[in-house]
Amino acid sequence: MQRLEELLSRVVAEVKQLPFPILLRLEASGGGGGVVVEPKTKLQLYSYFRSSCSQRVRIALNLKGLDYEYKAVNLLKGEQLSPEFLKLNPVGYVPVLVDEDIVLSDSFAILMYLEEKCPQHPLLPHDLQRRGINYQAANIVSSSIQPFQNTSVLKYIGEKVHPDEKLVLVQYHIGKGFAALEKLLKDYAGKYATGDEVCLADCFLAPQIHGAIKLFSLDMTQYPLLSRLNNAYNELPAFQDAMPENQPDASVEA
Ligand SMILES: N[C@@H](CCC(=O)N[C@@H](CS)C(=O)NCC(=O)O)C(=O)O
Repeated sequence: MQRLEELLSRVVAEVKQLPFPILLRLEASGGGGGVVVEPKTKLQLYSYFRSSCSQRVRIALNLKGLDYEYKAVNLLKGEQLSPEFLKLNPVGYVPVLVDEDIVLSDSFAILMYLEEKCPQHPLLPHDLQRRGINYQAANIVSSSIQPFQNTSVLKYIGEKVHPDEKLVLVQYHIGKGFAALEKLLKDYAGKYATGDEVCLADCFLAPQIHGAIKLFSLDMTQYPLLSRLNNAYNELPAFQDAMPENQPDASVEA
Protein backbone atom coordinates (compact mmCIF):
# COMPACT_ATOMS: atom_id res chain seq x y z
CA MET A 1 0.00 0.00 0.00
CA GLN A 2 2.79 2.37 0.92
CA ARG A 3 4.54 1.51 -2.36
CA LEU A 4 1.35 2.34 -4.25
CA GLU A 5 1.08 5.72 -2.51
CA GLU A 6 4.70 6.51 -3.32
CA LEU A 7 4.17 5.50 -6.93
CA LEU A 8 1.04 7.63 -7.19
CA SER A 9 2.67 10.72 -5.75
CA ARG A 10 5.59 10.25 -8.19
CA VAL A 11 3.15 10.00 -11.11
CA VAL A 12 1.22 13.09 -9.95
CA ALA A 13 4.47 15.06 -9.56
CA GLU A 14 5.57 14.06 -13.09
CA VAL A 15 2.18 14.94 -14.54
CA LYS A 16 2.29 18.41 -12.96
CA GLN A 17 5.47 19.08 -14.94
CA LEU A 18 3.78 18.34 -18.28
CA PRO A 19 3.28 21.36 -20.55
CA PHE A 20 -0.33 20.34 -21.34
CA PRO A 21 -3.39 19.55 -19.19
CA ILE A 22 -4.40 15.91 -18.80
CA LEU A 23 -6.68 13.78 -16.71
CA LEU A 24 -5.37 10.58 -15.17
CA ARG A 25 -7.43 7.45 -14.70
CA LEU A 26 -6.18 4.39 -12.89
CA GLU A 27 -7.25 1.04 -14.28
CA ALA A 28 -7.40 -2.14 -12.22
CA SER A 29 -4.73 -4.61 -13.24
CA GLY A 30 -7.35 -7.14 -14.43
CA GLY A 31 -8.15 -4.93 -17.43
CA GLY A 32 -4.57 -4.40 -18.56
CA GLY A 33 -3.76 -2.13 -15.63
CA GLY A 34 -1.80 1.07 -15.35
CA VAL A 35 -2.23 4.79 -15.74
CA VAL A 36 -4.50 5.99 -18.52
CA VAL A 37 -3.94 9.54 -19.73
CA GLU A 38 -6.97 11.33 -21.11
CA PRO A 39 -7.18 14.84 -22.56
CA LYS A 40 -9.13 17.24 -20.35
CA THR A 41 -11.66 18.10 -23.01
CA LYS A 42 -13.09 15.74 -25.63
CA LEU A 43 -10.96 15.32 -28.74
CA GLN A 44 -12.48 16.06 -32.13
CA LEU A 45 -11.68 13.99 -35.20
CA TYR A 46 -12.47 15.30 -38.67
CA SER A 47 -12.94 12.14 -40.66
CA TYR A 48 -14.61 10.55 -43.66
CA PHE A 49 -15.89 7.03 -43.11
CA ARG A 50 -14.15 5.57 -46.16
CA SER A 51 -10.86 7.42 -45.63
CA SER A 52 -8.16 4.90 -44.77
CA CYS A 53 -6.04 7.71 -43.28
CA SER A 54 -8.87 8.60 -40.90
CA GLN A 55 -9.35 4.92 -40.11
CA ARG A 56 -5.73 4.72 -38.89
CA VAL A 57 -6.45 7.44 -36.34
CA ARG A 58 -9.79 5.91 -35.33
CA ILE A 59 -7.98 2.64 -34.59
CA ALA A 60 -5.31 4.36 -32.49
CA LEU A 61 -7.90 6.36 -30.53
CA ASN A 62 -9.84 3.16 -29.84
CA LEU A 63 -6.71 1.26 -28.80
CA LYS A 64 -5.79 4.03 -26.38
CA GLY A 65 -9.34 4.20 -25.05
CA LEU A 66 -9.78 7.86 -26.00
CA ASP A 67 -13.27 9.18 -26.52
CA TYR A 68 -13.75 11.65 -29.38
CA GLU A 69 -16.35 13.64 -31.23
CA TYR A 70 -16.74 12.51 -34.84
CA LYS A 71 -16.84 15.43 -37.29
CA ALA A 72 -17.81 14.12 -40.71
CA VAL A 73 -16.20 15.65 -43.80
CA ASN A 74 -17.77 14.44 -47.06
CA LEU A 75 -14.89 14.06 -49.52
CA LEU A 76 -17.22 13.31 -52.43
CA LYS A 77 -18.99 16.62 -51.91
CA GLY A 78 -15.62 18.41 -51.70
CA GLU A 79 -16.11 19.53 -48.10
CA GLN A 80 -12.36 19.11 -47.54
CA LEU A 81 -11.85 22.15 -49.75
CA SER A 82 -14.31 24.43 -47.95
CA PRO A 83 -12.81 27.62 -46.47
CA GLU A 84 -13.69 26.44 -42.93
CA PHE A 85 -11.94 23.11 -43.35
CA LEU A 86 -8.89 24.65 -45.06
CA LYS A 87 -8.41 26.75 -41.94
CA LEU A 88 -7.88 23.47 -40.05
CA ASN A 89 -5.76 21.77 -42.72
CA PRO A 90 -4.53 24.01 -45.53
CA VAL A 91 -3.72 21.00 -47.72
CA GLY A 92 -7.37 19.91 -47.68
CA TYR A 93 -7.14 16.32 -46.46
CA VAL A 94 -8.68 14.35 -43.62
CA PRO A 95 -7.92 13.35 -40.90
CA VAL A 96 -7.59 16.35 -38.61
CA LEU A 97 -7.43 15.97 -34.84
CA VAL A 98 -8.33 18.86 -32.57
CA ASP A 99 -7.16 18.71 -28.97
CA GLU A 100 -8.20 22.01 -27.36
CA ASP A 101 -6.04 24.61 -29.14
CA ILE A 102 -3.83 22.01 -30.84
CA VAL A 103 -4.87 21.23 -34.42
CA LEU A 104 -3.02 18.43 -36.15
CA SER A 105 -3.35 16.82 -39.54
CA ASP A 106 -1.59 13.87 -41.17
CA SER A 107 -2.31 10.49 -39.64
CA PHE A 108 1.35 9.71 -38.89
CA ALA A 109 1.83 12.99 -37.02
CA ILE A 110 -1.45 12.46 -35.15
CA LEU A 111 -0.48 8.94 -34.07
CA MET A 112 2.92 10.11 -32.87
CA TYR A 113 1.25 12.95 -30.94
CA LEU A 114 -1.20 10.56 -29.30
CA GLU A 115 1.62 8.16 -28.52
CA GLU A 116 3.55 10.85 -26.65
CA LYS A 117 0.57 12.38 -24.90
CA CYS A 118 -1.32 9.21 -24.00
CA PRO A 119 1.16 6.38 -23.47
CA GLN A 120 -1.44 3.72 -22.64
CA HIS A 121 -1.42 0.90 -25.16
CA PRO A 122 1.97 1.87 -26.62
CA LEU A 123 2.09 1.77 -30.42
CA LEU A 124 5.87 1.56 -30.59
CA PRO A 125 7.78 -1.49 -29.36
CA HIS A 126 10.80 -1.01 -27.06
CA ASP A 127 13.06 -2.91 -29.41
CA LEU A 128 14.70 -0.34 -31.68
CA GLN A 129 14.77 -2.56 -34.75
CA ARG A 130 11.07 -3.45 -34.46
CA ARG A 131 10.33 0.22 -33.90
CA GLY A 132 12.13 1.02 -37.16
CA ILE A 133 10.20 -1.70 -38.99
CA ASN A 134 6.98 -0.13 -37.70
CA TYR A 135 7.98 3.25 -39.14
CA GLN A 136 8.96 1.63 -42.41
CA ALA A 137 5.77 -0.42 -42.83
CA ALA A 138 3.59 2.57 -41.90
CA ASN A 139 5.37 4.71 -44.46
CA ILE A 140 5.14 2.13 -47.24
CA VAL A 141 1.38 2.37 -46.77
CA SER A 142 1.20 6.13 -46.37
CA SER A 143 3.79 7.17 -48.98
CA SER A 144 3.98 4.37 -51.54
CA ILE A 145 0.41 3.05 -51.67
CA GLN A 146 -2.33 5.34 -50.33
CA PRO A 147 -1.47 8.50 -52.33
CA PHE A 148 -2.25 6.62 -55.58
CA GLN A 149 -5.78 5.84 -54.43
CA ASN A 150 -6.63 9.32 -53.19
CA THR A 151 -9.98 10.72 -54.32
CA SER A 152 -8.38 13.72 -56.04
CA VAL A 153 -5.76 11.59 -57.83
CA LEU A 154 -8.36 9.13 -59.14
CA LYS A 155 -10.59 11.99 -60.30
CA TYR A 156 -7.67 13.43 -62.24
CA ILE A 157 -6.74 10.08 -63.85
CA GLY A 158 -10.40 9.43 -64.72
CA GLU A 159 -10.76 12.83 -66.40
CA LYS A 160 -7.33 13.28 -68.01
CA VAL A 161 -6.39 9.70 -68.89
CA HIS A 162 -9.32 7.27 -68.92
CA PRO A 163 -11.80 6.03 -66.28
CA ASP A 164 -10.57 2.43 -66.78
CA GLU A 165 -7.04 3.48 -65.80
CA LYS A 166 -8.06 4.32 -62.23
CA LEU A 167 -8.32 0.70 -61.06
CA VAL A 168 -5.21 -0.31 -63.04
CA LEU A 169 -3.16 2.40 -61.34
CA VAL A 170 -4.45 1.62 -57.84
CA GLN A 171 -4.06 -2.15 -58.16
CA TYR A 172 -0.51 -1.78 -59.49
CA HIS A 173 0.62 0.35 -56.56
CA ILE A 174 -1.17 -1.69 -53.90
CA GLY A 175 0.37 -4.85 -55.37
CA LYS A 176 3.86 -3.34 -55.42
CA GLY A 177 3.54 -2.14 -51.82
CA PHE A 178 1.97 -5.36 -50.56
CA ALA A 179 4.73 -7.47 -52.14
CA ALA A 180 7.32 -5.31 -50.34
CA LEU A 181 5.44 -5.56 -47.05
CA GLU A 182 5.25 -9.36 -47.31
CA LYS A 183 9.06 -9.45 -47.61
CA LEU A 184 9.67 -6.82 -44.95
CA LEU A 185 7.43 -8.35 -42.29
CA LYS A 186 8.13 -12.04 -42.77
CA ASP A 187 10.91 -12.09 -40.14
CA TYR A 188 9.07 -9.90 -37.63
CA ALA A 189 5.40 -10.84 -37.75
CA GLY A 190 3.78 -12.73 -34.91
CA LYS A 191 0.07 -12.56 -34.39
CA TYR A 192 0.34 -8.98 -35.71
CA ALA A 193 2.71 -7.20 -38.10
CA THR A 194 5.78 -6.89 -35.88
CA GLY A 195 5.09 -9.36 -33.09
CA ASP A 196 2.30 -10.38 -30.77
CA GLU A 197 1.32 -6.83 -29.81
CA VAL A 198 -0.73 -4.46 -31.93
CA CYS A 199 1.57 -1.62 -32.99
CA LEU A 200 1.80 1.40 -35.28
CA ALA A 201 2.26 -0.72 -38.44
CA ASP A 202 -1.02 -2.51 -37.73
CA CYS A 203 -2.92 0.79 -37.55
CA PHE A 204 -1.72 1.54 -41.09
CA LEU A 205 -2.00 -1.96 -42.55
CA ALA A 206 -5.56 -2.78 -41.47
CA PRO A 207 -7.33 0.06 -43.35
CA GLN A 208 -5.12 -0.44 -46.41
CA ILE A 209 -5.84 -4.17 -46.64
CA HIS A 210 -9.54 -3.66 -45.94
CA GLY A 211 -9.77 -1.03 -48.70
CA ALA A 212 -7.75 -3.13 -51.15
CA ILE A 213 -10.27 -5.95 -50.77
CA LYS A 214 -13.53 -3.98 -50.49
CA LEU A 215 -12.92 -1.01 -52.77
CA PHE A 216 -10.31 -2.19 -55.25
CA SER A 217 -11.08 -5.93 -55.56
CA LEU A 218 -7.44 -6.93 -55.03
CA ASP A 219 -6.67 -10.65 -55.28
CA MET A 220 -5.13 -11.31 -51.85
CA THR A 221 -4.02 -14.89 -52.57
CA GLN A 222 -0.55 -13.58 -53.43
CA TYR A 223 -0.23 -11.99 -49.98
CA PRO A 224 -0.67 -14.76 -47.38
CA LEU A 225 0.94 -12.89 -44.51
CA LEU A 226 -1.16 -9.77 -45.04
CA SER A 227 -4.28 -11.94 -45.40
CA ARG A 228 -3.52 -13.62 -42.09
CA LEU A 229 -2.95 -10.25 -40.40
CA ASN A 230 -6.23 -8.99 -41.82
CA ASN A 231 -8.09 -11.91 -40.23
CA ALA A 232 -6.44 -11.10 -36.90
CA TYR A 233 -7.42 -7.40 -37.16
CA ASN A 234 -11.02 -8.31 -37.92
CA GLU A 235 -11.24 -10.03 -34.52
CA LEU A 236 -10.29 -6.92 -32.52
CA PRO A 237 -13.01 -4.52 -31.22
CA ALA A 238 -10.72 -1.47 -31.62
CA PHE A 239 -10.36 -2.32 -35.31
CA GLN A 240 -13.99 -3.34 -35.81
CA ASP A 241 -15.28 -0.06 -34.35
CA ALA A 242 -13.00 1.88 -36.68
CA MET A 243 -14.31 0.16 -39.84
CA PRO A 244 -15.84 2.45 -42.50
CA GLU A 245 -19.26 0.83 -42.20
CA ASN A 246 -19.39 1.53 -38.46
CA GLN A 247 -18.96 5.31 -38.74
CA PRO A 248 -21.79 7.83 -38.26
CA ASP A 249 -21.46 9.13 -41.85
CA ALA A 250 -21.41 5.66 -43.43
CA SER A 251 -25.11 5.68 -44.29
CA VAL A 252 -24.70 8.79 -46.49
CA GLU A 253 -23.75 6.77 -49.58
CA ALA A 254 -22.23 3.49 -48.41
N1 LIG B 1 -0.50 11.79 -45.45
C1 LIG B 1 -1.85 12.15 -45.11
C2 LIG B 1 -2.74 11.89 -46.32
C3 LIG B 1 -4.15 12.38 -46.09
C4 LIG B 1 -5.06 11.98 -47.25
O1 LIG B 1 -4.60 11.71 -48.36
N2 LIG B 1 -6.36 11.95 -46.96
C5 LIG B 1 -7.34 11.57 -47.97
C6 LIG B 1 -8.30 10.55 -47.41
S1 LIG B 1 -7.47 9.05 -46.95
C7 LIG B 1 -8.14 12.81 -48.37
O2 LIG B 1 -8.51 13.60 -47.54
N3 LIG B 1 -8.39 12.95 -49.68
C8 LIG B 1 -9.16 14.04 -50.19
C9 LIG B 1 -8.82 14.39 -51.59
O3 LIG B 1 -8.12 13.64 -52.27
O4 LIG B 1 -9.27 15.46 -52.02
C10 LIG B 1 -2.30 11.37 -43.88
O5 LIG B 1 -1.73 10.30 -43.62
O6 LIG B 1 -3.18 11.82 -43.15
